[in-house]
Amino acid sequence: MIELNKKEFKENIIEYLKLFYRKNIDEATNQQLFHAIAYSLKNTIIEQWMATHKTYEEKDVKTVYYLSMEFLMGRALGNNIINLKAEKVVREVLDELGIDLEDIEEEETDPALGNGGLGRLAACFLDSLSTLGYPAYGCGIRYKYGMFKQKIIDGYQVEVPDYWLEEGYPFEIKRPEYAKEVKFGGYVRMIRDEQGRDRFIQENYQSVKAVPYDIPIVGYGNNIVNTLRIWDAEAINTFNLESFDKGDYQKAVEQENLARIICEVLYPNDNHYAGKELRLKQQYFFVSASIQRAVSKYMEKHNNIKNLPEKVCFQLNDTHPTVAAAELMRILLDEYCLSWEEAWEITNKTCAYTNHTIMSEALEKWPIDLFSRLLPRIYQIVEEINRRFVMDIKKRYPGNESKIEKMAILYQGQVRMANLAIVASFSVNGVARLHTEILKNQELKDFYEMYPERFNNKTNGITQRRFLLHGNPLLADWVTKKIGDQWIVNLPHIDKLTAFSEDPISLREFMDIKYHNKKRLAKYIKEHNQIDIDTNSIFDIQVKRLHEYKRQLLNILHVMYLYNQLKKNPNMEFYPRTFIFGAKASAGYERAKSIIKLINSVGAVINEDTSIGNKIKVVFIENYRVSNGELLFAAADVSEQISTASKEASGTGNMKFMLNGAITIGTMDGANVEIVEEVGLENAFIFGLSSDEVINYEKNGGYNPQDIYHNDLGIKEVLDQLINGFYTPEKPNLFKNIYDSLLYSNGYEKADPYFILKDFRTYEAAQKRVAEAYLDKERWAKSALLNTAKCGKFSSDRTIEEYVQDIWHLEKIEPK
Ligand code: GL4
Repeated sequence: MIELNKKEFKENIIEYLKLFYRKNIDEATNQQLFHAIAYSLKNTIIEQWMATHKTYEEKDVKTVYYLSMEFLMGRALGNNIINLKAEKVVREVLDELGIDLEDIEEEETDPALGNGGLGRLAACFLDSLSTLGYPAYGCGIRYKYGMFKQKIIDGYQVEVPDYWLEEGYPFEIKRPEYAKEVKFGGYVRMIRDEQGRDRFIQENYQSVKAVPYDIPIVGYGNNIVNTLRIWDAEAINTFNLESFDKGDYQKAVEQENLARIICEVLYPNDNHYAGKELRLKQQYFFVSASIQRAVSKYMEKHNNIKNLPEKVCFQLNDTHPTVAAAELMRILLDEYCLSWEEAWEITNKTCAYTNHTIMSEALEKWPIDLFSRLLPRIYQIVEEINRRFVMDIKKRYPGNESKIEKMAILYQGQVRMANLAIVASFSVNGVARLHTEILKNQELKDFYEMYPERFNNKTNGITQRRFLLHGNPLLADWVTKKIGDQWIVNLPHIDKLTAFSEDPISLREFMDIKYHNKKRLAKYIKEHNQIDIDTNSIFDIQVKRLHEYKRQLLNILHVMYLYNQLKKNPNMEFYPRTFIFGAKASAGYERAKSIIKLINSVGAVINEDTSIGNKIKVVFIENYRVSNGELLFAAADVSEQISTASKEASGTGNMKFMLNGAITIGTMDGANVEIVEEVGLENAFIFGLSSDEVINYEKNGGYNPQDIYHNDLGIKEVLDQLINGFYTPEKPNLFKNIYDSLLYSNGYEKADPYFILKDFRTYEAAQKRVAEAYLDKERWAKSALLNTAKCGKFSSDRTIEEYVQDIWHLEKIEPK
């Protein structure tokens, strides 16, 4: 075990402060201290990192490359301290130096190289891979600007660039020795080589130099450190002077520009694809570099490329990195001169695809003209994959044109990336049981029929190291005191807490901790929102990306409804409730932005209305992200997971809340189904249409929300407040777009496409049950505790073990 040495750690902090900033401890700013501490910690990490890679080489291990456009890592310092099991030493040293660790952690900007669940899942997976001792690389992009910072100004979202690298990122290491050239555009020329073989050469292309930066992923207490490798682009000019035509000034400038823009910014869309050319460039850029490097690394140790699948697996995180399959084919065909059949077999044994959404607007489809212009050789290969696949379809379903229509990769001028991903992969998985069933029986039915053996489920999970051990230290300590610390690496152990679910003292302790966490959040809200909230009220929290299918609108409409009730009847039985929201809307998603404004407008009115005796407060947390997320999960009583059934592939926020003892109010969607299965229906508040019902309505042209509007006065009153200026007298029309979307269809959408009015009354009834249940303090405490206790299944450690067993087949490296 390579451990953090207390004496060295302390000396290094002092040393680095001098070296970097010419400062003594008492002169340094917290930001400077953060860097000095992070670098000092990195000393130990580096030792473990080098030792890990030495072991991997000696054992000639198989490695998974998790290819992902997004890694939503969150802050590293606190997590690294925890995973190094160095908290005690670090705290002792910082105490001696008069430094507060929490203050220092606050200095780190979250690396937010992801949008939401999909990117955060990738980060949880890396944590689990290291902790379980599996050889892995995360491969992604070193965006200069990650997810934008959200400011709320006058109730509106304003996006501010997130220049996360401004102060430098202490944990990364640039690895110029592994740079790769990535080529775009030009044309393909066929030549006959000396052996008489046809070769395909890309000419007159533009290229960039992909330069990797490595970030260590520290396993929990096991000496294993894997790597997140994110690629940056540099201009090629000085890279390959030999092949560079110095006379071509125009091209040189263009290449420079390409290098400058390619990694500039993360597209801020979640569950939505914008179809921008630059996005395709980003995809090919990081995929090509990652695959080229993986193949070179393999060939450094092995002499037969044909055995690549024995040592390498590429996991495609959604369709975003799907060009990987064609890029691997290119390398095998053009650089290793394999036959098509040989290359295809290798590719098909090496690539595996995860589907993360059935939202149709998220399906990536590239216009063929764009795709073939940007990636001419890759396009040729995709054409040939498609030609052969269509032949297979015809053989299997003679004369059935509709199969080709649905399954072909190239169709009506577009490259359909999901189809390519499925055809090229040996494994296709969904991310929760219900989601996988929908894929098999609806969305990807034809593919399932053709390749049933490829389809499998991997229900998502989260890392308990970040979301309990780091995020909720009070509860983490309490759990350890009760049942020992096994849960940290083996979450199912947490089920042992069940034994305390009838013990009044334990229940009181559990709720005391919740109370402390609520106070911690209340303090944050006071500081950031200048709102006083009642720490005895029910903390009802919905934090996630803003999307219509997630139905933040249902939540806020219900708040408006409650407020109307209270106004009419101020003495009604009403337990105080604090409704907390946090959500970023994609910059171009107007309706989502209107919903944010609505939440804030409703809050502004209700929070100021003393006539309701502070019984309802509405809080919008600005700039929801991983770091403040940790505070929110720990403090929640109620977890809002209210997506339209069938739309949320899994959800992972639901698991983070559950782990921290919040009770779910939710639909039978995504992983909620499995959460309820674990914790029991009596320990959740379930409502709404089932996914079958939703899918049925959709097949039959939707439903008529007008009936509900005209027959339900409570709902009508709320909807009318969207257009009568009740919340925004100065702009009565502000929410007309929302009102219209609920009641009228337009050219693109049905009326109320997410069934908000349809589910309103069952949601309202479920919320009533929440309010009633909270009155029975002991019963509530028991339910909350059981949520924590029954969370064992939802560790990303379990998910990763399943990927390893069924898909990756990696060897576990035992700690030294
Ligand atoms: C998502 C799903 O929307 C979400 O339900 C799921 O938990 C997550 C990880 O599998 O992937 N798909 C996309 S796109 N963004 C997501 O967050």
